[in-house]
Amino acid sequence: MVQQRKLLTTLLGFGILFLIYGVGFGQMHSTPVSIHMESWAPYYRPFEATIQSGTPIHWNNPTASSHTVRHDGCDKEGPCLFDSGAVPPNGSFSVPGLAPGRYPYHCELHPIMRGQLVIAGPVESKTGSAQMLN
Ligand SMILES: [Cu+2]
Repeated sequence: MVQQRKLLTTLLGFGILFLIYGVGFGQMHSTPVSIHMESWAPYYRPFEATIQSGTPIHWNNPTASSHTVRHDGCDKEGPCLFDSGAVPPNGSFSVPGLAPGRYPYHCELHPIMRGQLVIAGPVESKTGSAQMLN
């Protein structure tokens, strides 16, 4: 009985830790972020990635087809901030970091493939000075 309660308390503890860190890290990344290309919806996973300003972003292509990562600005009035060209199967493409803002992008070869980067500004502490992230 005491052991069962101990186990339950431990599981509950891990659950709370998961909620705090799992949800927190899921929404905001400060270490390099990987986005996976897929042959099915949502095609770019995560479809919408929220990333800290200045964080490098990598796209991996584990599919059997070539894909591109092209900022929508390249096809509209611009600016064109990134355009991978064809990324072959098992290839990858990286962007060193972007200023805060929203960056919708797509695959030039398969217009159905669409993704979006949401770049957040630097994290401010309560005293107003910049906070170190890793
Ligand atoms: Cu594609």
